[in-house]
Amino acid sequence: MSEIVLFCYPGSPWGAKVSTYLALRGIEYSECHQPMTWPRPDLELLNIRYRRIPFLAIGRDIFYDSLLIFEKLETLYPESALGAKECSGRALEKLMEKWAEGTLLKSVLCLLPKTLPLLTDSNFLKDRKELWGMDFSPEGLEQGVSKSLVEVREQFSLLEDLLKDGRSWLLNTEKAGLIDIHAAFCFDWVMAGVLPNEFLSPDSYPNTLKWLERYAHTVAQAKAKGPAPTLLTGSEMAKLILASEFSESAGPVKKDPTGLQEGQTVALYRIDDVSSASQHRDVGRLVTLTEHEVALEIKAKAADVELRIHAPRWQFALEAVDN
Ligand SMILES: N[C@@H](CCC(=O)N[C@@H](CS)C(=O)NCC(=O)O)C(=O)O
Repeated sequence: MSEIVLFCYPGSPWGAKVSTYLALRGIEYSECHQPMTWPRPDLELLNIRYRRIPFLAIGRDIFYDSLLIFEKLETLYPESALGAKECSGRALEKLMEKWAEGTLLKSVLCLLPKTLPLLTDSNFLKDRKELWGMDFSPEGLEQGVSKSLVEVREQFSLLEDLLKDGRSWLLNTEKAGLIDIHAAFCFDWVMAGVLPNEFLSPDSYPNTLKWLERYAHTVAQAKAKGPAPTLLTGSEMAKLILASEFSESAGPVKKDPTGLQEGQTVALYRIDDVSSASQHRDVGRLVTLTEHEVALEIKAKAADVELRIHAPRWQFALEAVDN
């Protein structure tokens, strides 16, 4: 099995989502910590323009977006996978994943503790304004707090309904499943700074609050029990990845609504922020195109070595580029 390297930084909710999954699975991996803001010089070594965190290398294959990362890890390590076994559970799991990104995360952002030092760091504020078009200063976030609480209350009601029959985990599994990670990670990121709160009280949401406590406890236990990830510097990471094999074969390139063809030079970028379309485009040779995944071959900068970058089709655009 190829080495796994997670690109993340402490404090990233999405990075924590993936490290939580790896800890619950007991999968060994390394971490290469990146600055919280752009530029990220380590990525130059690989010739990667992708702006978001996390992404994961398995050998010379680089997977963008936790959505695809989980799909790959569930397939590569099928024994005691955390994903739902039945179709209806899997569908609910996917809906929960997208609900968390499209709805929950936006609701909880303004609940971040306003005393966090980075919220007064002018470099961070400028960077996030350019990426999201949003004001992350304590005053900017404060304006959204009441709306956030109204929304989180609604979301807690939905979770309370799911948990009302006394189950420990959302799909009534014995252990926390992937769906629990999807639904809990945003709340887990901010709740310590929010609770106790009269609008999110144990009287109104007893099962949801217990479930969140259970989640935090389970994750802390798993992280304490397993080996801590090895921390790699940028040059150690590049040396390791560039000397690895591909972890899977390329292809197929299926007939696709974009009309793109195998071997064509294409640009890949995210469509859910303000600056990726213009500033964070990866350009390479199209080698895989299916309903769920795209992969491009690019050449690393640190050595004459090809890498494959993979992304889900959700929230990413692809377009032909003239050679
Ligand atoms: N859908 C993406 C979302 C990733 C995301 O938005 N991550 C945040 C950090 S937690 C980010 O990249 N922010 C800008 C940055 O760190 O450069 C995933 O699941 O990986």
